[in-house]
Amino acid sequence: VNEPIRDKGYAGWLRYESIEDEKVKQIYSNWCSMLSVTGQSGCLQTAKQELITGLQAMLGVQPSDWHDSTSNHLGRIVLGVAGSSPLIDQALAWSNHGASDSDGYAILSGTDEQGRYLALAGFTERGALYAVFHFLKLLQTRKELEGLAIQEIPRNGLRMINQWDNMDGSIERGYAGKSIFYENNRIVEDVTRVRDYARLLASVGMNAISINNVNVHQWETKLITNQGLTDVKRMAEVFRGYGIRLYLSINFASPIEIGGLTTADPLDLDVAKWWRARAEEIYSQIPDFGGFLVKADSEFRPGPFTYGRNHADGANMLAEAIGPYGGTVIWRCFVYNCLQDWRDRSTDRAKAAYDHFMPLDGEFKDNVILQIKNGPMDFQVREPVSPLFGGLTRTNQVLELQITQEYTGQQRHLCYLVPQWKEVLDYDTYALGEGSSVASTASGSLFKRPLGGMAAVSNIGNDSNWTGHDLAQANLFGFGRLAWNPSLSAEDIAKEWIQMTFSCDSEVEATLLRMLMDSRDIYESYTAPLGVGWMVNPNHHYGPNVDGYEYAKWGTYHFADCKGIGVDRTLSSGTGYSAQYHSPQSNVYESLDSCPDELLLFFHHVPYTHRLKSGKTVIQHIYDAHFEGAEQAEALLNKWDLLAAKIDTLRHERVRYRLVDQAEHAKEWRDAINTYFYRKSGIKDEHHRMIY
Ligand code: GCV
Repeated sequence: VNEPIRDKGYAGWLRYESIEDEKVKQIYSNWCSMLSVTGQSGCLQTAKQELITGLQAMLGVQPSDWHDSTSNHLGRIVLGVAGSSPLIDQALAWSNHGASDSDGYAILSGTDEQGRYLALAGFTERGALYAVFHFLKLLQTRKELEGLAIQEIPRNGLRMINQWDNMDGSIERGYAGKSIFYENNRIVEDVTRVRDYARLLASVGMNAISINNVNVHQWETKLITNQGLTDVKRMAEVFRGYGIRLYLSINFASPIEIGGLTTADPLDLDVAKWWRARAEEIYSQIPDFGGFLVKADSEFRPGPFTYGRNHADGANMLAEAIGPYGGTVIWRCFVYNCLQDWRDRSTDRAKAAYDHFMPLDGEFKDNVILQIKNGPMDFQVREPVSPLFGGLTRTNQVLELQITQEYTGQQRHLCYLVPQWKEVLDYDTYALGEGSSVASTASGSLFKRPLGGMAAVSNIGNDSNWTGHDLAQANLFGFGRLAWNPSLSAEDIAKEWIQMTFSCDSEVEATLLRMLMDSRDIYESYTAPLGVGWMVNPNHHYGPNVDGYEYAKWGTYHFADCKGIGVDRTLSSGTGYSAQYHSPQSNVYESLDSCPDELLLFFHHVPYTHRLKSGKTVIQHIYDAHFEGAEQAEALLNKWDLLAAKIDTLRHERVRYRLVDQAEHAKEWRDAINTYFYRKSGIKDEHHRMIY
């Protein structure tokens, strides 16, 4: 039972290692001798507890209670929400525009007539909790406490985690053990692990979670029954303590499956009434319930299409049921024909989401959010950005990312995903001219939408270090940081994470930073040349299989033959997908001359001898990338080995084991892909390396 606690990976980035340097410890202790907290309820108590835990662990002392009469010259921390004390209000005085209804906070330090003070001030209790976590981070990363004037407002209202956990304890696309939420078709009794997870999430500013898989099966459908809700309520309480609202994925056919009705038609009055009654019951048990996450008419899940209705009909009916209680419907746009005939070259899966949802722009209620995957296909290591961003202008939207590494090495390969997410967030949609980034459409700021944000599929399970690969924790951390502030750089996020999770040692930081920052390019180079994607084994999606999906029904093809490779998605001669973007992006992709190399095969079918902007031919690029990628994978292991003396044995060996595995597996990728294309093209490697 105590095993996870002995594992340094269990604490994640909240390790709060005791500060060894006595001088530093003394300086920090001088600021933190006393504590004053005004207010008792909810997150504020959590904030106080977290603060005491963190200080005790790092400084070895607990602050004593401070009262007005306490003698001065001792540093005091004042923790509270707007209106609770003059010092707190002074800390929050910088903002006068709407920050009071956000989760923002401030940290202010200085000296007044009563001595040194450190104000940890939230506009809300949740904000106060974030201020505490931020403050503890300052200590973890050895920052100066004198003259602090930190002001933070989250850029995204919704900062959400999606669990793909099933009640039998399995996790769809989970690579780190079993579910921490469910066992034997029940919600777990012991919530310790769930609470520790909530801490990790709150520490990076996340404020929402859906706790069951979007593919809602038989048992999970019953979570919204009266009986199911008694258990869900316990989960909601755990998350509430950390300022996180709980959502459920629902089955659109629930009225039939658990309601005794004969239809789930969203325009049927009895169906709407049934959902209203469910909503009433849910909110009577969980007054701050977040709402429903819905995967409908997608990959065999039921939805409004069965009744000849559209997605707005479905989403709006649910939105009416939970709207009166402040609930939100998050409706996924991952809708496409998964029974495609591979012989049919006119249907293009990449076009599907846009084709389904653009005609409905403006028809969704204000408490509906469309959740859009970053790319038009499905979380490949390289895809263009979904054209729904910048396309939809009158609809709330949320950007969906995948932290769990389904197509990016399944937490056996190292792949720090933050650089990929940054590319997506920074991408210019040109919806309102230059400067219309995805970050601004998703947050709602570009089109002044009432709701918006970011959501991501979690990568955790009950492994003692949460994520299997210890370095995959950086992706969970990084998602939270980016959801709070998409302008942060991938490097800065990585540095913070390394210092908090491993150490402030400069060699550890420099080496690990390079490993993380290079890892996505390395993974891409030996698995998915030039934006082609999908060359994986079907179903489990691990390991190379160039033709694994080539003659399948899923709409994911590369069309390689003896002359060339790639999917023609141009308007002039292909599927016309490129026209779903605003100009100039549509023109950039349409033309072979301007299409970026890394997306070439996503947009064009070209001969193997086509010359890239890099000067290489496509075939030579494929060979080079795979040879070099496999070498670089091996180099990751060598770099990690240099840190052996500076990282605890358990974590070092656990990562090492995975890096060995990755280096071997990268060779398999290299050889499978190079051989395939050598046999198809008959063109030799210019450098005469071994191709089988
Ligand atoms: C939850 C991909 C995955 C599925 C996943 C689906 C989705 O197809 O392979 O496991 O289902 O995406 O996002 O709904």
